Amino acid sequence: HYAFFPGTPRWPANMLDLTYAFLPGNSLTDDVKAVFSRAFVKWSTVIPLTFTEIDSYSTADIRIGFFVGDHGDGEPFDGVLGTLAHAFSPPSGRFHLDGDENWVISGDISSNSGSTAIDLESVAVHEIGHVLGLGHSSVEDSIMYPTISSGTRKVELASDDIEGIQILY
Ligand code: TQI
Ligand code: ZN
Ligand code: ZN
Repeated sequence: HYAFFPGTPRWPANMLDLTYAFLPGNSLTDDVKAVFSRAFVKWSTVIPLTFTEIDSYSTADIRIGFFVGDHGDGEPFDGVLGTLAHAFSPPSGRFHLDGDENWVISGDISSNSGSTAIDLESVAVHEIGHVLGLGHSSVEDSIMYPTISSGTRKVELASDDIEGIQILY
């Protein structure tokens, strides 16, 4: 079953139109940005929140960046595999991904991506769940289940994810 963070933090009801921005200097391709856009849409179709990309990283509600190793928030990344990404509970909006991962954005990860390949969209949908206030679920099919096998892709919300997020919003 779905879970929330202690104290059930969520974005306040007067802040349901959220903005997001990418760390300047990551210079992400349009393909990569499109993966995040698709991941946000999965959630915005089931709750009354909207997600709009803006250029200003400093003022965005949700700040997305790729970092390697120790990046100053007390939760260093660890090279290939191990920790893939982390996000903080509302209303932090911090959403960090491990730049050392072998991120795959093709949408066809199962064919021949290699044993360390991680599907970016799968991780993005999971981390956005954390950004919105969901903890981990015990339901294996859910997006918020705490493990994923490398070389697999899981991007569709399960009914458990939808029930949980609709309680929050
Ligand atoms: N990163 C963990 C995660 O996001 C960070 C974490 C550990 C965490 N314990 C937590 C976050 C408790 C909130 C609450 O889950 S991770 C997956 C999955 C990770 C794991 O790198 O291990 C995904 C990131 F579910 F696939 F295993 C994204 Cl999708
Ligand atoms: Zn971080
Ligand atoms: Zn998680």
